Amino acid sequence: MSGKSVVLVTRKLPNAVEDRLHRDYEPRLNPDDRLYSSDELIALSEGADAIMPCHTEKFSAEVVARLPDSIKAIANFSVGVDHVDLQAAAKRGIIVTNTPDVLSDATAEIAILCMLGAARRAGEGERLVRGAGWKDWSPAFMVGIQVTGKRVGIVGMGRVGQIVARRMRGFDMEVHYHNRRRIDPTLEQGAIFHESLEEMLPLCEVLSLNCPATPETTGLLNAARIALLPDGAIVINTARGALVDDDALIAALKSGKLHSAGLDVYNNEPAIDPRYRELDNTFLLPHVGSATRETRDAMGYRALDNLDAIFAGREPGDRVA
Ligand code: 8YV
Repeated sequence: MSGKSVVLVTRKLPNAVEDRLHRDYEPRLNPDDRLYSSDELIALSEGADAIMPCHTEKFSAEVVARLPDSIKAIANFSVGVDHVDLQAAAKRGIIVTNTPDVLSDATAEIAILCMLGAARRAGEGERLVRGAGWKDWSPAFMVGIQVTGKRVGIVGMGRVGQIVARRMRGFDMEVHYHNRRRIDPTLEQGAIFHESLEEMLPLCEVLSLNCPATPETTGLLNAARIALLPDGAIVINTARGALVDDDALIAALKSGKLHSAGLDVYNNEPAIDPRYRELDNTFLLPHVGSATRETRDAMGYRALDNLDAIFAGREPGDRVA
């Protein structure tokens, strides 16, 4: 017994983060980076003081109820916490934290990549060159849409949304946003607030989803709202798949109502709706919003800062339950 708190770490983390875990805690690591089942999660938590999971582990009310009494905290290696039933955790007195701020720049970069990839047909072009299918050039070849100077609507003007707005202004785009409430004008990056999503949608030549997945936002982008977008709009989603009604988005991509979609997140990842793969006008990434060396280290440190506070009897900086 080291006297150190025991932390179950569910996935392989950056070396520097695991080094700090070894220094300050008794970590139970997952060097093979295998996805644990709920039963395994519960069994491996036996005798541990805290869990450091990713969004890949689902803490439903049932799983939270079955966690051993020794678990005091779930310190997520993620900003999104839709994989944790926060009410169930609060009911058991389990503290839950996340990792905001440190992944906003990286995720905004991926939003821009999704926008450009979808607008300029980057996936299609890459497949063509890689598959030795590129045979000719003509003025009509691989023509996409220019985003410079276009109007973009951002749904969710939190940390990521604000950086996306700033980056898009770099493309001379006119930025609009919808949020539960107007944010401080000094943070708006010149974007125009719309209290009503329905009023904003007809303006959005590009629509970027940047809000968390909650019961209120689940299925937010449905057929009725897609119908309000201008014909030939581009949809990008770097937030959560749950925001999208897949049937509606796929129908609009097939019919030509939408020009294209750039997606980094999906319902039921990684077993995504296979119809997305069959469409040429989708630019698809495998949930890599925060996947930079800098950001993944910073996420680990941020989760550890939260654990350090909890075990020192202080309030953690990023408590969400
Ligand atoms: C992370 C994310 O990579 O932090 C989030 O909410 O969606 C991602 O960018 C992932 O969640 C790590 O657990």
